[in-house]
Amino acid sequence: MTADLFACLPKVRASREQMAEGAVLLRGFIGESEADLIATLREIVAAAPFRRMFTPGGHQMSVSMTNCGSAGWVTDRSGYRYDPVDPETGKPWPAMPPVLRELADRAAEAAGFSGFAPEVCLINRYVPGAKMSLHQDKDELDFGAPIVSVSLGLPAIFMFGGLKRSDKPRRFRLEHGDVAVWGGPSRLFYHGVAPLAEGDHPVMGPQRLNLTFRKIR
Ligand code: MD3
Ligand code: FE
Repeated sequence: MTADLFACLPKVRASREQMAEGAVLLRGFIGESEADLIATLREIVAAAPFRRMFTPGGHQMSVSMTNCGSAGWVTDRSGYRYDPVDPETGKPWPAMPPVLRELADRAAEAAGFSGFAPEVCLINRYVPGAKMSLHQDKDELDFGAPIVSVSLGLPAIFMFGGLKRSDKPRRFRLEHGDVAVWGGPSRLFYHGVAPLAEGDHPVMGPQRLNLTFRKIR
């Protein structure tokens, strides 16, 4: 038995930053759920592998995606939609595990949104060079509910604009363990991710995962 000389210090560094009205960045919020979270993601990806989808315009995305929950976000030549079935496997998406659901609920609560009940967790995988162009998330029916995002692995430069595409984006560095909540007026703000820089993360390797929890109905 080893005495914990640092028992009086918090195990994980966490902090809060207001990015805009309704948008809160909770740095280090994954805390001690890290190992459970990563093991659970492995199981999801084994059942519903990452794939690079096509936009309606016929371009293949640089980001690979999968989902868990009662529906998943998909895009193909026919458009964007939330689909209860994974078109690659023909089966329902893996259910949303409690460790994911509870993390999202705690983050929403901490940002002042009570009763968040996300049906969908979209999982994005970035390798160096992968990016996400400036866009709005508006395929959901209820813009009163926030979106909660969890970043794992390599750091990314997140670009956060405004309600108009032409609003100049501010840049935020999202790191392993950071959780952000986007609600209220910021829910429909344009946003994107700059091309991922090369790197090798000690826990996640040469990649970044981003989870977004969404209430879609
Ligand atoms: C701000 N994902 O999946 S997460 C997306 O890092 C997406 O993979 C990015 O944009 C990523 O749609 C950014 C942060 C995020 C997600 C949704 C938002 C920020 C948001 C919705 C409204 C405003
Ligand atoms: Fe988005």
